[in-house]
Parts: sequence; structure tokens; C-alpha cells
Amino acid sequence: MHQVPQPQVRHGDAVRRTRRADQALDTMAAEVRDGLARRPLPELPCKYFYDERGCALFEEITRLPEYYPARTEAGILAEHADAIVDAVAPVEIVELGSGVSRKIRFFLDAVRCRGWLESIQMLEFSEAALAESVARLQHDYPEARVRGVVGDFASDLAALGPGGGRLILFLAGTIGNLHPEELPGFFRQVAAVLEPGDGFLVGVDLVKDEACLHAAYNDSQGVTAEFNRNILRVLNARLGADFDPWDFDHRAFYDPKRQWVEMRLRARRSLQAHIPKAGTTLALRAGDEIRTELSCKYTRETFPSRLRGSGLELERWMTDPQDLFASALLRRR
Ligand code: AVJ
Repeated sequence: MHQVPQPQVRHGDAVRRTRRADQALDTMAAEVRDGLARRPLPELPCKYFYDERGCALFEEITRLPEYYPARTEAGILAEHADAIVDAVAPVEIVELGSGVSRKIRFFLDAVRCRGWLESIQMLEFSEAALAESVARLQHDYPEARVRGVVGDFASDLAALGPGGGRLILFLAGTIGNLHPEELPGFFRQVAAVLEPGDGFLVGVDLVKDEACLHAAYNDSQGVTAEFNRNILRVLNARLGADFDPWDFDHRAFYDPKRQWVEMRLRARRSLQAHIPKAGTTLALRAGDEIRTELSCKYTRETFPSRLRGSGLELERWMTDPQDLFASALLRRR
């Protein structure tokens, strides 16, 4: 039950790669090739935004005045973290897509105060961000066993091992990056690494006024545009591609019918890009677009409807006073 405090763990011990992460370049090549082959709309998986520069640009986005989700969620968690911890009574906190892991601390502090903290796990695609979070959290929570798993939350949840006394955090509205049709399968995979009574806290960005959403993804300083173009730099660096990011305009818009924001890159001129390690060439005419991200928005009604048959139940729905963002506490039945 109670873990003996571990000595300071070196990165090499505490950060584990999933087998898929070891094949990361092959996987990336295949996903990029398949995505760019889609018609009418070529696509790139949005996880490839997040090299070191991409992580830094996302951090900058979270500080923009127009980008309400980050600070709104922080307000909700500051208010409710203690009650969530009391409801679930976890000994382990897990964060999916943890990035630099600041919000996890609301929960770690609450669990520590109650004397329950045994272990922390983070599943994150960016190895650099993960190594830094593991080192910081191990330093600040020396009584906990801290483990990082390099992996993709869409495919690598099994690497977390069996649950029991577990609270999984999936913050920032990142669930919006999954297509709505992927949610039932994703929830089933989450349920499989939880035991009855364990918790899953999901940050959900809400359907709202179109102008507000438009501003959040088209900031006046152009940080989001640079974040969007960064995916092409990642393809250049990792797959040997020859994109000129300045051949592309940033485009982001809300689709009220699908209730999602789409980000795209639109070619300013006709061009050919070679992506040698993906074994493909992309030919675009001026005005042609590549979809780089979906960010789905939900409501108090549409979100729980995706839980059916998953083994997870909605226990609490916590929002800010303006109903911009929600934290949904789900429990494994
Ligand atoms: C990673 C899903 C939280 O969709 O709002 C920010 C990423 N994209 N600006 C989002 C993002 C453009 C973000 N999430």
C-alpha cells in the first residue's frame, strides 16, 4: 500500500518509451503519408505540432488575451480540485498529454495534504516536455513515485498499467482534438485502465458565440498562425521535407454544424512539397488547404451522450460563471 520514498530518479529510469514511441519515425512517416493522401482535404495529425518550438508556442497561446480556455480551466480547477480529490480519494494521479504539467499540481497538493500521495504518471508525446515535468515533479513531490511514459493518448493508454485508486486528468480541452466518433472507443480504453470508483477528469471546451471562438484561434499577435505553420517545420526537420512555411496562410474557423473549430494551412501559390522519409510528394494549387487540427466543442447535453456503453458515468459538471469551459468528472462504474 504505502510506498517507500524513492531516491531521486534519473530521467533514464523514470521516462519510459512505449514500443510505439521507439518506432516513432516510422509511425510518423506512415501517418503523414496517409493523412496527406486524403481527398478532398489532406490532413496532418495535430500531435506533430509539438516539437520543442511547438510546445513553447502553445505555452505562449495559453497566455494570449483571446485564448480563454487555459485560464478559465485553471479557475475551475482551483475552485474544485479539493472536492474532486475528496470524491475519488486517489493515491495515484495520472495526466494524459501533460505538456509542462502545471495544473496537475492542484491535485497533487490536495492528495498530498490528505497523506494519500503514492504515485504520479504522465503520458506525453513530447519527450523533452515529459523529461522536464518528471524531473520537476520528482523534485517537488519526493514522496511520490514519478513515472513518465512517452506515448500517444489515443493508442498507448495500456502502458499505464492497471488502475486502482487512480485519478486520470485529461485537461485543456485536448479531448476536442479527437473526432467525435472516436470518443466512445477512447472512453472504453480509459475505462480499461481504471478500477470501479476511479476517476477521469476531462477538460471540455464548450459551444459558444462564434466571434469568441474565432478570436481564440485567430489571435491578433499571430502566435496561433505561427503555431499552425510550425507543423511544416516539424515535417522538414523529422521527415526531410522541403516546405516553406511562408507559402501558407493560417486559417481557423468555427463550423457551427459540426460544432468544431478547424485549423488549416492554405497554399498561397501552387507548389510541390517533397517529403522523402514519408515517400511522398504533395502538389497543391493556390488556395488548396491542409487540415491540421480539429478542436471539437461540446455542451452539457452532447458531451455525456458520448459516454454511453463506455463504463464511465458523469458525476460532476463544473463550469465557470460564463459557461466558456467545463471540467467533467467521470467515474468508472
Ligand atoms: C491542444 C486542444 C488544447 O484546440 O484549443 C490552441 C490547441 N490550437 N490554439 C485547442 C490549440 C490552436 C488546443 N488544445
